[in-house]
Amino acid sequence: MPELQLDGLVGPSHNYAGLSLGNLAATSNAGAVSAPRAAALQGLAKMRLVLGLGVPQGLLLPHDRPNLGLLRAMGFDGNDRAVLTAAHGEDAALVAAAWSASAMWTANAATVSPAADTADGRTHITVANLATMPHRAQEWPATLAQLRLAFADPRHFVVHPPVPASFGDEGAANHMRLAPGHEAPGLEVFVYGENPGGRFPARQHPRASAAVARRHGLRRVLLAPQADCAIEAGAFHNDVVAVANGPVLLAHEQAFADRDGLVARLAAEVPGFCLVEAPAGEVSLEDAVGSYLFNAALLSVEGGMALVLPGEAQANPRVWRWLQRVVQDPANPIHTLHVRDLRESMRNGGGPACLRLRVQLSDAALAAVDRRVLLDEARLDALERLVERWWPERIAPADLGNPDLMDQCRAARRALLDALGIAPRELGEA
Ligand code: SUG
Repeated sequence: MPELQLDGLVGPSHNYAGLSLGNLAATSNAGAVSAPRAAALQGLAKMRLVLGLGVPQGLLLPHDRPNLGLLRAMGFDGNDRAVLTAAHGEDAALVAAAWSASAMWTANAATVSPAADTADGRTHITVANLATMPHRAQEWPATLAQLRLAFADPRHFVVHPPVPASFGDEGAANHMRLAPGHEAPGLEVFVYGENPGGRFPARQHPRASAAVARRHGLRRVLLAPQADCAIEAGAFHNDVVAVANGPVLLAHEQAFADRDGLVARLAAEVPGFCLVEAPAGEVSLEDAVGSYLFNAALLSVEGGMALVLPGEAQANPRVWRWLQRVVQDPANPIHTLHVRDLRESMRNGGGPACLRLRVQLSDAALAAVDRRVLLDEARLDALERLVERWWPERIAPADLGNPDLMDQCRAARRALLDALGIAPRELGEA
């Protein structure tokens, strides 16, 4: 059974605004000059790698930014240029949120339960409300529209609106599925945060996780709390410290509040369960968060599994040494490490796993996905040329008040929609 990877194409407005408290990379790079063109090309190179590994690869589109609708709802009026200029003069932080390209991290787009796990035998998808961070809470309507376009066939798919915003939901970044293989019924693990009195917010509310599991009609579910120390160390999503694929859980020893209880349940309930764990004495939480080693894309490929890692994981000697041991150990199926430069996304706290939403599908369901979101080599070539032509080379914080940049970003996105043959009205846009 194939597992479609839907990566977010990095949008033309990618910038470093330091909007995410608890995301150490994002807050420490606040105010830096970004390189949207390079960022999108880095993402496309990763998609090309995954496609080359024999894994189906698609994309989700950047959202329309800056989000003038948000600024108008906040009381700014006049024509678009006037709205941007006035808002920037008064509340630059609000304007930065309106420009955010954070929809690129599609692990936060939705939670996906494959047909093998659900009561009605269809793939269920709940779009994430992303309610905890204002710059991310604006994403779900455009994401919902795209998911409804991509997964329109009701014989195979059910796309749900978000759970109520009173309960923060950050989608697949806090969701792991363990099963002997993609096609077998699995145990879905929803990881939530608590962190009472901590410096950093927990973003995934357990009620949101339970609601998603209920809506999807899941038969086998486990709710597991994240370790508060992981959140405090900068693991704002569980996928910063753990990743699962098939029967394999690759995780940091301190990722979960009740590590022993979780491991015991998985060992009892998942046939062939295989734990690949980094001991804190060898790889600290700080190493894990700084290198994003667990934010690897763990993929089923010919002969076993491969990890797609960011360059930062290779640059940390303790992390790299541990990874070498993992691939040499015949007790787990991970046999290859692929390292890619994703520096632009990484500097906002987004590694290889953040950039992709996984959708496990039967061949028939894959054939029912809207072809326009699927990639092949020729389409990747065309997208690279398009990005080189239209995406801004650099964005500095002061540029966010510049209406010309707004025009450029809108033109870039229009060119992308044209190239893919998607009309704005299909996404509910004027
Ligand atoms: O929500 N960064 C994102 C990174 C999301 C990573 N996703 C996963 N771990 N799955 C976030 O914190 C930073 C944007 C800024 O500050 O400009 C940002 O939104």
